[in-house]
Amino acid sequence: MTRHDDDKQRRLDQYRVAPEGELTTDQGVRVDDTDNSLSAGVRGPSLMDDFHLREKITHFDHERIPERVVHARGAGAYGHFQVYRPLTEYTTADFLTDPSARTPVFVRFSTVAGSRGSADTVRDVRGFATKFYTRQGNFDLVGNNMPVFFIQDGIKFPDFVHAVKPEPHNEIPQAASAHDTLWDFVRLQPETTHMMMWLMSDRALPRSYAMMEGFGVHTFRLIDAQGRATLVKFHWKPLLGVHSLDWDETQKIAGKDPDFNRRDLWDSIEAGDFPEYELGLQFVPEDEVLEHGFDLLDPTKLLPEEDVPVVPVGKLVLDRNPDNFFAETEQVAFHIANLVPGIDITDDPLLQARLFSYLDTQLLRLGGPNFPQLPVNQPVAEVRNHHRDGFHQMNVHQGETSYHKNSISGGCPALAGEGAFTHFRERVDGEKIRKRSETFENHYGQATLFWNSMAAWEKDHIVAAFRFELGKVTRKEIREGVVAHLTHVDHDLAVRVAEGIGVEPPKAAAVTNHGRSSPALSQANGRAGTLKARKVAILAADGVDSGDIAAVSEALIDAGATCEVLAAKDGAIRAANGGQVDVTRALPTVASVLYDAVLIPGGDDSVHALTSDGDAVHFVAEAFKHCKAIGALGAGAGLLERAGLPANAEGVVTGTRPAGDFTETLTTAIAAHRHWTRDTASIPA
Ligand code: HDE
Repeated sequence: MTRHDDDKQRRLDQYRVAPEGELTTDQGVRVDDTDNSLSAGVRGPSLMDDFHLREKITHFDHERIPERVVHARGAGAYGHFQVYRPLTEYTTADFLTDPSARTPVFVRFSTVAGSRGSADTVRDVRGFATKFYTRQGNFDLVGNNMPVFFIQDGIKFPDFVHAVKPEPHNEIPQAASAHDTLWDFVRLQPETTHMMMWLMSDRALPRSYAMMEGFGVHTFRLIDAQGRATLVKFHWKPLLGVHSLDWDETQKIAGKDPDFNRRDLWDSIEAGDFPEYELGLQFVPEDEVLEHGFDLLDPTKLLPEEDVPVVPVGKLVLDRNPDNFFAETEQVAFHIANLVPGIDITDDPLLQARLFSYLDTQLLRLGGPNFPQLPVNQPVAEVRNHHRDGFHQMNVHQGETSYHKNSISGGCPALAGEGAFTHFRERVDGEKIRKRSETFENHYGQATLFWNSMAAWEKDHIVAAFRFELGKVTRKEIREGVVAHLTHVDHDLAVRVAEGIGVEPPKAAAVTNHGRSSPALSQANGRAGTLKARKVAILAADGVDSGDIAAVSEALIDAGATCEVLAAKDGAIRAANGGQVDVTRALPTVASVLYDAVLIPGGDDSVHALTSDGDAVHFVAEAFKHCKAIGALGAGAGLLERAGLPANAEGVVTGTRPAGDFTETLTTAIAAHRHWTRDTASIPA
C-alpha cells in the first residue's frame, strides 16, 4: 500500500456514509434502484435526469479494450518459481541464485491466430509467457510451446501475421492456418519450413497447458558478477509430460467445449492438481555462437538436446487462479525487454524487433504509459522515478521535483549503485546494411531433423495435417510450391503429401536426407505419463454394478484421475444391488472428446440399456477412434461388441473383477495417454 492508499483508507473510514455492501454510483452516491430507468410515468419516455442510467450504460459501452493483435485468446494463472541451486557461475539474477527465494509469477498461455473468443483447441502455436516478479524487478520470459519461429527477422512479422490471420476480404477462416494466404506466404518464404513442420505436428494440439513444453525461442545471455556472458536457451518441461490431442478430436472439442484448455487449467488449479514445470537451461559459451552447425542468433533453428543437454535448474508451480479475467489475464502486459540484472538479450533480429513491439502495443491496448501500475503488472520491487502524469495515472506523486538531477529533494531518487542493471558490454561494428546473414541459410536441414526424429504415428499425423491444410488451399500452384519445399525436407514426406492433395508427386529427392535425428523431439520418447489431471468417463444406466464403479474409480482417483459417472439423464441411477449411484453429468451434455478414457462397468440391465442408447454407443466408438484407453467389466464388453470394437486391441482392457490385474492394466493404459498405433484414422502410406 502506498501512502496515498493509506490516506484514502483513513478518509473513507472517517466519513463512511454508505453501509458496506450497498450499491453506489461511481461518485459514491447510494443507489436504491438499478432495474428501472427513471421515466415520465410508468409507460413514458426515459429521462436524461437519470444519471445512474447514463453512468451505467456509458461505463458498459467502454468495457472493451482492443484485443491483442496476436495471442488474443488466452488463459492465465499465478504461481511461484524456485531455483534448485545458485547459478552464480552464470548469472547475478537474484531469482536464479537464491534457492530460498520463492519468486511469484503470472503465466499467460495463448493461441496466436484466433480472436479473443475463438476456440482453444485449434491447430496453432501456443504462447507461454511468464512474468517473474523478482526482488530486482520484473523479468518476462515471453515464449511459445515450439522452440523455433516462422521468420528470422522481425520486419517480416506483420507480413506473416497478415497471411495467417483470417483473409481480409471476408474474414474467413477464424483461428485456422488452412487457407490460401498463409500457405502462399509459406511457399515464398523457405525459412518458415522448419516451423511449419512443428505446426503440422501434434505439438500444435496440446492436451492441456500443463502437458506442453515452453521455449524462450531466442538465444539469451546470462551475465555473471564479472560481466561475463554465457549464451542460454530457456525451456519449460512439464512434469506431466508432453501430450497431444487427436486432430479430429480437437475440431469436435472446439464445438463441444471451446474453453477446453482454459477450463482444464482453471479446474486443475481449483482441484489442487497444480500444473508444474521445470525450468531447463542450455548453456553455450559465448564464443560457440556459430559452433553448433547453425547460427544461434537464428530463431528458426533449435539446439538439439543431444548436443547440449537441458539442465533442470528450478521449478514453476501454478497454484492460484486469477480473481478477475479482465483485470489480470487481459490486462497483463508482457515485454521481452523486461529484464533484470544478470539476464540480457542477443542480436537475434527477431528478438530485436520484439524489443520495440511489446511496449508500443501496450500503449495502444492499455491506453497510455501507466499500464505498469495495473496490479497484475506491478513489480514487487519498489518503483521510484520521475515518470509523471499521463492517462490513468493512479499515483498521487508528492513533492516539487520530477527531474534528475535535483537538489530540492536531496537528489532523490538517487542513481542506483552496484547491482543496477548494466547492459552486456558487446563490441558492435559494421556497415549500415539490409541483408540477411549467410549464417542464417539452410532452411531445410533442421526440418529434416524434426521429421527424422518422429515416431511412425507422428509422421502419419504430420502427413495428414499437411494434406488437410493444403486440401483447403484453393490455388493449385500454392499446393505445388509447398510440395516443392517438402522435397528439400524428405522425399517420402513430399510424396505422401502430394498424393493426398492432387499434386504430381516428385520423382526424385531434391536432397539426400542427412539421416540425423534428435530423439528428444519426439513425444514418443517423453516423460512417462501419470493419471494426474486425467478425466475418466464411466458409462452407466439403471442396473449398473455399483461395486465395479466404486472399486475402479477409487483406484483411479487414488492415482490422480477424476472420474465422472455419465448416464442418459442427470440425477441418480438405480444400482443392481438396489442402491443408488449419483450421476455426475447427463450424457447429452458431454462427449467422449472431453475425456481421456472410458470405463464400462458391469450390470446386465445397465449394459443392455447402453447398447440401445445411440449416444453411449457413439461415445465408446469415438473414444476408440481417438485411441483412448477403454475398460469394460463383465457384461460391459457387450457395449464394445455393439460398437464393433475389438476387445483385444491395444489400450482396451476387459475383465470380470474390478480388482488386481484389471485395475492395474487400465491404470497403465490411461497413463500411456493414447494408443496411437491403433489409430484407425492413419492414412495409407
Ligand atoms: Fe509476440 N507479440 N511478437 N512473439 N508474443 C505479442 O504483444 C511480436 C514472437 C508472444 O500472453 C504482442 O502484448 C513481434 C516470438 C507471446 O500477453 C505483440 C514479433 C514469440 C505473446 C507481439 C513477435 C512471441 C506475444 C501482442 C516478431 C515466441 C502473448 C500483444 C518480431 C518467442 C503474450 C502483446 C501475452 C504477444 C509482437 C514474435 C511470443 C504485438 C513484432 C518469436 C507468448 O507486441
